[in-house]
Amino acid sequence: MEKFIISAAITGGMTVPGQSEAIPITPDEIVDSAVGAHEAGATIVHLHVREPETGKPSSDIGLFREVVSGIKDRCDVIVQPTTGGGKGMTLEERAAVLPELEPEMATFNTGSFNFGLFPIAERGGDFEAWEIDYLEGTRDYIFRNTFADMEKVCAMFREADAKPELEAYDVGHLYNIKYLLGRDLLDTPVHVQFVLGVMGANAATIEQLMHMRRTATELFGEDYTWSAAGVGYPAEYHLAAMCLMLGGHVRVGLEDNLRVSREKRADSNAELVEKAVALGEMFDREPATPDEAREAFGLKGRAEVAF
Ligand code: KMH
Ligand code: ZN
Repeated sequence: MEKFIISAAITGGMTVPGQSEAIPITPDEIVDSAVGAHEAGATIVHLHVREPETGKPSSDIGLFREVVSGIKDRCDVIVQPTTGGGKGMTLEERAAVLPELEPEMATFNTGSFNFGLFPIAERGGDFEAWEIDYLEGTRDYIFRNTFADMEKVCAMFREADAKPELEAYDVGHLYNIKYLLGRDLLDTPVHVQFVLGVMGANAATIEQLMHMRRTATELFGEDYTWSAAGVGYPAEYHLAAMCLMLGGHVRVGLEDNLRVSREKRADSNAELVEKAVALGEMFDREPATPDEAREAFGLKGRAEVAF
């Protein structure tokens, strides 16, 4: 069976706790959720952190260190912190995980775009005042990743000997990756994740996934690996099914999607991972182990991280 890598996006940095009881907040909750996701089949856990008291997205490196160390102590899953962070964080605050933790992998955002979550506030819900402000504030928010930003972060990845997971939210971002490759700022083979369904970037449709995949192959040849993250339901699993059919890898998790079916909201990341594993079985694919993914991605290994 051809293996596939499942990445579990544990808590996120743009959603707010009022959206779902299931979103893990404290370091212990995030660690438990990540270990549970791995036990359900996740190869990689993608991590943000939050202020324990309020659940507000945070860039605090002490919280990151507590989370990544807690996970590493309990299992061999690949720990993948974000350099995307959340609204209002500077590039320095976002990218500090690289020099501080020297992870095997981290996310690398390959272009700027509007990141609109304000319709969530408009739809109403049981939100704290800060959560309404945070969501409403995205009406006037640009997720900034300029060429100068990306050049800086490329150097930080090289310095930390970490492999970037290149987050592409729109077709133009693939041309940014091509530019960075041309400047020899990224190592090949690249790993590209098509992140579709964010309001302000490309839509999570099968046609747009196919368009992104075709463009990536045009630009990078066959020498790249890829995955897709569908934001929302059923996008998360429609794209996962496409990845399974086309030989890609899969991302699921509460950062991107809060439903496990039309009728049921997810109780945990593990539940979302279990559905991805079951989907894989229907296409004769089984989850890769962390070490198989380390081999496939050429990662430096757990012993080389700084946590
Ligand atoms: N929040 C996701 C839509 C990152 O953390 O660097 C994109 C993401 C990127 O997870
Ligand atoms: Zn993220």
